[in-house]
Amino acid sequence: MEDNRFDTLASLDDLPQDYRNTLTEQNLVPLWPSLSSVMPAKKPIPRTQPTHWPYSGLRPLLLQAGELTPIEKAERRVLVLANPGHGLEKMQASAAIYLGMQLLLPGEVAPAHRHTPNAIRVIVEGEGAYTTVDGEKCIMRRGDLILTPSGVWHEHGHEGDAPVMWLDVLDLPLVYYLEASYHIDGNPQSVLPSLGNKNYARGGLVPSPLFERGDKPYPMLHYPWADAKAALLSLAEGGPDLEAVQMAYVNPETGADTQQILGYFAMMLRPGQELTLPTRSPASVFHVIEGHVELTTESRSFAMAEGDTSCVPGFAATTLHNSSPDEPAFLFIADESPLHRKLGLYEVRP
Ligand code: GTQ
Repeated sequence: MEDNRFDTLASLDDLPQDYRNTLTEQNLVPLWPSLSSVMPAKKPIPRTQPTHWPYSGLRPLLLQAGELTPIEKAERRVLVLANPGHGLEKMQASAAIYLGMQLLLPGEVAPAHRHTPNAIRVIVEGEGAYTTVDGEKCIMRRGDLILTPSGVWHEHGHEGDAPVMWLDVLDLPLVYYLEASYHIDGNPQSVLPSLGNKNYARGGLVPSPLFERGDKPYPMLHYPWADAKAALLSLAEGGPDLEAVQMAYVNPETGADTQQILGYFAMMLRPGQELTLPTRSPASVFHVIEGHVELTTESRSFAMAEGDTSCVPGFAATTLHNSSPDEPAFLFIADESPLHRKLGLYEVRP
């Protein structure tokens, strides 16, 4: 049997022009010339290219956007981290992932809205800003993860005195592709006296008043970095033989992924550690919270500093290296694994 029969199929040029014109007039297309591009042999040919967005390049341009465009004229003042493999105008990091770096200046407000795409933010720089999600005022601190799930009201404000920047991760490309993306404008939310993540601050314990359990789909909205870092450090300490020191951000009521489409993780690389990741079908995003990480994938290598973000397509062999001999490095990771698992497409290659 041939290794790849699709490669030997007839091309469009093998068909007479008048035949092709008649097909076009009737909105018809021959499959065989395109079969090997829509179903390539053995693994996908991703549009997603390994891409690195250094914070040192992005930061001054985002601050410049703060001078050029008042918040009232921006609604959300964001520079989109666009993957050239998809075409920059598509505003995609990967097939399903959108990344944006957002700036809020002291005193500014990004008004309330809700939308069908799910969003999260990871705080990169600055103090004193907050996001109010579903009435819960989440004070942003560096490295914190804050969820703004599909359909949930959210607005941002800033009570500090220096610019605040954070990374937005949305499943916008997928929701847009599904023709399901829209937003609704809202009024400022009243802040509720909610205990929020404090209800779930201790692993293994969830609120259970009168023997009932909560049924909110998004019971925890704010995952402080201080807790994630402490959890990673204790995992590393308790498991010196553990190959990968990694935590998944989960819904504390169910243990499932925090959101339906994208998954979120925190990882620690020990001093000097080199870690080869499993080769998996979903695309992934890596963002350095602390330290330096060298990311190597498909013969590309990115020296990543704090605040840097990079993206790797699915099925790419990827290695992470913390070159510091004495400091751990910490990463935030977003991927498309919940989506792939739900669709029965999730694969790990040996
Ligand atoms: O902060 O609500 O990067 O609605 C893109 C769309 C951020 C937000 C983005 C959004 C937001």
